[in-house]
Amino acid sequence: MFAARSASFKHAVKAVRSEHGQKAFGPVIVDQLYGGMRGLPALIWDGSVLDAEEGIRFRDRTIPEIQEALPSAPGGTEPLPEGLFWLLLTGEIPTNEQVTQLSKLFAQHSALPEFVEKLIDTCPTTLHPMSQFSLAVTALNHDSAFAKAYHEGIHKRDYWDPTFDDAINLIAKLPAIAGRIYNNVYRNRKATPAIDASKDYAWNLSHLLGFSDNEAFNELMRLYITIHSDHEGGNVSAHTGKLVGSALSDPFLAFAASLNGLAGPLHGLANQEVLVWVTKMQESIGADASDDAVREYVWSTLKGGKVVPGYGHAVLRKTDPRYVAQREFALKHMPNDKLFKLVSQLYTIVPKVLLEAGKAKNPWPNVDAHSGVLLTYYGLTEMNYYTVLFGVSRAFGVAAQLIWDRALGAPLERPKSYSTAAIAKMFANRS
Ligand code: CMX
Repeated sequence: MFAARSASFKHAVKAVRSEHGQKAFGPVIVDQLYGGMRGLPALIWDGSVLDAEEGIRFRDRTIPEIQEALPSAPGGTEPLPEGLFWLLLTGEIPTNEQVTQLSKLFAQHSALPEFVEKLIDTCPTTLHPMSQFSLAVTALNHDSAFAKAYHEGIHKRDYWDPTFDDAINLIAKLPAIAGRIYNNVYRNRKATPAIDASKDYAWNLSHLLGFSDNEAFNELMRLYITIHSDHEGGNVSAHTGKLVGSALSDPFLAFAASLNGLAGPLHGLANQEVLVWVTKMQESIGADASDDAVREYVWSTLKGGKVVPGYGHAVLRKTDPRYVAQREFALKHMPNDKLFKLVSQLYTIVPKVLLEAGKAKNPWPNVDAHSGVLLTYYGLTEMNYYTVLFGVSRAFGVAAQLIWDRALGAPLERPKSYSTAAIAKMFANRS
C-alpha cells in the first residue's frame, strides 16, 4: 500500500518540479544567514505544516480535528498515536482495526537486544536520561535492516523498504528503553515489566513506567505522544533527523541525532526547564504568590540574562495549540490543582512581561509550558526525565519523514556557508 502511494506521490513531485523547479521562492537576506535561518524556505516535508498564527496541521488537520478523527482506546477519548503515525505515512485516517494491527506490530518488535539492556544498565544514574536514551538508540543500529541492505547492495528505489522496517523497530523499542532508564534512575533499578501485546502503545509506555493503573494517565500519554510527534520539518530534532538521514545513516543513527538536538534547553529540554523554573519560583516567592510577586520573578529571570522557559517560538506567533490541548486536558482532569493554577497564572502574566521587555517576537506559551504540570499531577515528578517522553513521541514524526525521504529519493543535504569577508566583499560595490 505504501509502495503504491509513494509511487503516485513521486509523480506529483515530478510535476511540481518540472513546472516550478526553476522559479525563485523569494529573497534571501543576509540576516537569515546569521540569524539561525529563520523563515528560510529550505526543506520539504508533507506530513505536517506549521502556520505562525494557526499552529500545526498534521496532513492538513488541526489538533482538535485529529482528536476528533483518530481512533481512541476502548472507553477513551484521546487519539491513539498509532493513528497519527498512520496518518503521517499515508495521509489517511486509519480504522480501529488498522490501528490495533499497528499496536500489535509495535508490541511484537518491542524487545531490546540484551547488549542494549546491559548498555543502559551500565550507565551511572547520574547520566542525564536523554544521554542514556540517545546512547541506547544509537546502539540499536547494530541490527539495522537498512544498514545491512545497503551493505549488500540494495537498489536505490527500494531504500524505503528496510527503512520502514527500521522505523517500526525504532518506535517499537522506545518504551522498553524509556522504561528501563526510568526504573534504573528513579526506581532503584527496579525490573521493567513486560509489554502487553493486547494493549496500545501509550498504555504500554505508561505500564513500563509504572502508571498504567491510572486510566487518566494512559489517556494523557495518548494525547502527549500524539501532539509532540511532529512539528513540520525545520525544528531542531526533525531537521537533524532528516539531515543525518540524508547521508543514508540508518534511522537509529538519524533519530539518535534528533534526540541530541531535542536535549537542548531551547528545544525539548524546555519541558524540564519549565518545571525547574516554576519550582524555584515557588521556593523563592511561595506557592500562593500574588500576581505582582510572580511578575517580579519573571522580570528577575529576564534581567538575569535568562529565557523564560516554555514561552516564545521561532515560528509561532500565537499560543501553541499543543499548549491549548494540554490546558483543556488539565481543565477536564485537574481543574483545582495548585500547580495548574500557577501555570494558568503565568499564562496571564508572562506574555505581558515579554511584550513589555520588547525582545521576544512571540510572547505566548509553547508546548513545553504545560506538559510538566500534567505529569507532576499524576506522580511523574522527575523533571529531568520529561524530555525522554518528548523524544519517544518525536520518533513518530522523524521516522515517518525518513521513510518518505527514502521513498522520494531525497538527496544528501548540503547547503552553502559563507564567510563574513565574502559577504562584505559581495556587497562592497552595491549601494
Ligand atoms: N524569554 C526571554 N527571552 C526570549 C524568550 C523567552 N521566552 N523568547 C525569545 N526571547 C528573546 C531571544 O532570546 C532573543 O534575544 P536576543 O536578541 O538577545 O538573542 C529575542 O527574544 C528574539 O528572539 P525570537 O526571535 O523571538 O525567538 P527565537 O526564534 O530566536 O527563539 C526560542 C525561539 C523558542 C528559542 C525562544 O523563544 C526561547 O528561548 N524560548 C524559551 C525556551 C523554550 O521554551 N523553548 C522551547 C520551544 C519549543 C520546543 O522546541 O520545544
